[in-house]
Amino acid sequence: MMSNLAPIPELFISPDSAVKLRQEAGDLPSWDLTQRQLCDLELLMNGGFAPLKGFLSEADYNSVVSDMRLADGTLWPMPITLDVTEEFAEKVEIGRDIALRDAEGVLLAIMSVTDKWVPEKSAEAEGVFRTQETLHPGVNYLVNKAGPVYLGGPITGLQPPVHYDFKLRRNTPNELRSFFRKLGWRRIVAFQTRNPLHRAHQELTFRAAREAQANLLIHPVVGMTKPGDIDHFTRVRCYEAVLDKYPAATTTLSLLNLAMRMGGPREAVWHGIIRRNHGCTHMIVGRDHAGPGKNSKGENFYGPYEAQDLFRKHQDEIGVEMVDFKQMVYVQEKAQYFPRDEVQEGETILDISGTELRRRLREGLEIPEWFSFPEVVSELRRSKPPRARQGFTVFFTGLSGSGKSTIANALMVKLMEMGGRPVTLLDGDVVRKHLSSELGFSKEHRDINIRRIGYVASEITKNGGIALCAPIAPYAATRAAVREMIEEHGAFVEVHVATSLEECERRDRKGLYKLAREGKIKEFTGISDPYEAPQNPEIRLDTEGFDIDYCASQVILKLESMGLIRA
Ligand code: PPS
Repeated sequence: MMSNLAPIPELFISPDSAVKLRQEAGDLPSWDLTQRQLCDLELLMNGGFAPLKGFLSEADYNSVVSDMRLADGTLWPMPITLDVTEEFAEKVEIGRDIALRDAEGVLLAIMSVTDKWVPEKSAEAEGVFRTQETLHPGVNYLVNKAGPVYLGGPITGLQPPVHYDFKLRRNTPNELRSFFRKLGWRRIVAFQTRNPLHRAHQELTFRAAREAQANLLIHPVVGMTKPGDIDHFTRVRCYEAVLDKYPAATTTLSLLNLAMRMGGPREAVWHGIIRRNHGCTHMIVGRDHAGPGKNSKGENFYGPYEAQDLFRKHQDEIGVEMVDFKQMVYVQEKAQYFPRDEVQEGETILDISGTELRRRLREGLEIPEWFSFPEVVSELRRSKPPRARQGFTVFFTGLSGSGKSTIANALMVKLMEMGGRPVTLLDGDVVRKHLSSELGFSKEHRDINIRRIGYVASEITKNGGIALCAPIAPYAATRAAVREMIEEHGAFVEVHVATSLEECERRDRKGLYKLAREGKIKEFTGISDPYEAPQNPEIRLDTEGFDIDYCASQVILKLESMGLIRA
């Protein structure tokens, strides 16, 4: 198969017409695109999703969900839909235009609305992903994030979304086509990836290209990948390091601003169509391509070779030939990589699993050169230092007067004595003075207060510092929300200061319990307001009969056992 590298149609209009349309668009209902819609719109406009001319109509959508085809029979596996709120949908009339804008309000496209409908999301999940479990990231997005109403219709493109990062590595399908034409590349094999490349990947892509007698396009996704993946900034620096390892002029790297759905077999077919549009003739499809992880029974959602089977079946229509992904393994005796099926009996295969790699990165352990290139390892280490150098949050919760602030202060001093990371104490009283001075003690206000503390702590954690928080935080759900916010960036250590109400009241350091009993302070935690004790805190401190120093040392021991500080 040789590539026909003629330009493919885009949905953009001329700059002059765009200026005119922009002036006229002021009165149109205006939709601020979500991150996923921005990715979709970019590929619609630049021809990456050809032959689509806009967001799917209802007829196309139904046909894609049930038969993997547009209403006219063209193969198209993934619903590309404009999901909106009910409120916005009410403002939209069929036959009228709407303005599509980015988060800053820049007008990117006009859509002529031909269809508006309420999709049956469970049927979509079942049809496209073959499951309704929200453990599947594609289903989770559909059910929990996507709006309830879909709009369909053709797009008139005014300008592509703006990117400030890696500009020279981002290419439209036509830019890549013209690049291939210029270099005389006619057979091009694409490698789709959302992970950093290690030596086995480099070996297998190189071999795949050689076997297909093709040049290689490393085409990583930088739009939206699986939640929890390594950020694209780090990955792109890794890809650039690996690019140098291929023979000069055989291989190129280009970034694809695709929002993945993790749809396994259907997604593989979609990836193939997108690569055809980018001028490729071949694509490497591996085991469990675009796999969404495991379901609630701990099983994979799709069989390991389903993606390859579906791709192979539709290869002619896709217009891209599938190249089998050969698993490459390192043979110790030969100090070289070989396809697994060429390993001789008695030879030793060395391997490091993804989980083991993450453990070694987390704990700052050795990662051998046979496994990955030193430049890649150092990028990964830079972006995810071992736990003992990452930020974390210690979140004290307990009744007023339980000793939260005093223990947190003692802990702060101990951590500062150790040095290494900046420590910030977000004490209940201090926060209420500086961040939440307008708030009272209703449930609503307490929740706002705790979320603010959580936000500040998550920023501190993200930037490698230690945040110590010491509010009452009486509600479990709010504490759970804060935990989620922080665990995106580092560890969250919940400390329940479990001093009993009787003891707090007996101490009554600020005299507040007395006032609360007399009804002079309303909504007082433990007296006239609830306190939901944590069920599973990382540590529960019993303060009665123990001094502050001992309590703070208990927390230090816990931090050590979690690998957050070094003894
Ligand atoms: S919360 O529920 O987490 O938002 O509370 P927090 O920000 O930690 O504030 C608690 C401190 O405010 C004083 N105070 C009260 N606490 C509980 N209930 C009522 N109604 C109340 N009114 C004032 C009290 O001094 C708390 O300080 P600590 O340090 O916890 O004793």
